[in-house]
Amino acid sequence: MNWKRAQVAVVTTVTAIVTAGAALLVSSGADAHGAVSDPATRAYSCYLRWSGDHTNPAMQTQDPMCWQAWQAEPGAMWNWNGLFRENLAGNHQGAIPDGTLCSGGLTVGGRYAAMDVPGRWHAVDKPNNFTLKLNDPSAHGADYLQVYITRQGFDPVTQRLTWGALELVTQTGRQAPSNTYTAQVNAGNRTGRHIVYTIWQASHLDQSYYACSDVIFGGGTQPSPSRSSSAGPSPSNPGPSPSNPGPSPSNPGPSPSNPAPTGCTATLRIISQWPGGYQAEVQVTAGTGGTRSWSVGFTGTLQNGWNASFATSGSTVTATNVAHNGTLAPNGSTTFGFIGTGTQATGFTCRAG
Ligand SMILES: [Cu+2]
Repeated sequence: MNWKRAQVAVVTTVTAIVTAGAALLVSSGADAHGAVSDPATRAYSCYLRWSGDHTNPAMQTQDPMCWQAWQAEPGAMWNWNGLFRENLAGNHQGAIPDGTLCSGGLTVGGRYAAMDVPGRWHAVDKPNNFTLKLNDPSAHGADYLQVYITRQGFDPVTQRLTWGALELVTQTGRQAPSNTYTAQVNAGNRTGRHIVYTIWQASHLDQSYYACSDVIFGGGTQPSPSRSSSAGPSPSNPGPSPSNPGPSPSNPGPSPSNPAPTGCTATLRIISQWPGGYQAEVQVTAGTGGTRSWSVGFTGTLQNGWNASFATSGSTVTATNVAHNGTLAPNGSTTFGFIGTGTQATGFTCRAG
């Protein structure tokens, strides 16, 4: 009787310690900072699908990339929202070496190094137009979200991610402190497996978060059933939207039968600067005639840009509208952006069509 009671007491104590330990680990990963939740980052995806069962050897065959990640450093999963750097002043590309993009340049002493390993990471099906979501339980705010996607032809199964493998597809404006931020992403004609690379520049400090999310484009418009965070279509994630329809017959550009509208103006704004480079936004504002298309000429050196298509000839750059932002109402405006190197771009002229 005494022995049995003692045994029960011991078992209870062990259970209490294990429970307290698990609660401590979970809370350290759940209430500070944030991460891209849809499509889930590699660490968050492995956390969601295996944190309750992370020593299960079945993971080796069912989900080998999560297995190697859990073997390398379980702390990466428990702290799925802690993948950030500080005080980079917007110079993400200068601070994060090629091959280490998914670990934020081996931040936190390399805690997330396993995220850089190429392989068949669990990937979610996404339509080519989708809403990316970021979870921020601490409500830090967002100066911007930059969303890159790998170029068609890059193979995430065999290649480590580099800046050259990525194309910047969108950048959001500032978003007020909240628990969720979003970005509308248009992946163009991409098909197959890709990495979506998101930079979240938080607003409370110079704190920048990096996220590798694995997706498959062109596999249909419905997210596949899986144990991931992808909840399927919902009112807040409607997929393709009428506000970003891509090329359409209703935006044919200039035609000889329509009179030319009366001009446009282009205004430069510097978003951030660092030694040797800067990030800029250009506002294009239509005149009283509106526009069916526009192009902005200037002098400068570009590293990359978004929301316009760019042609360069020597130091002369011509930025032309993309399908969804060529048409502007009278006095209406839109913006495009770019990363510039060297001295600040000058001589902005706008032509409306
Ligand atoms: Cu934080």
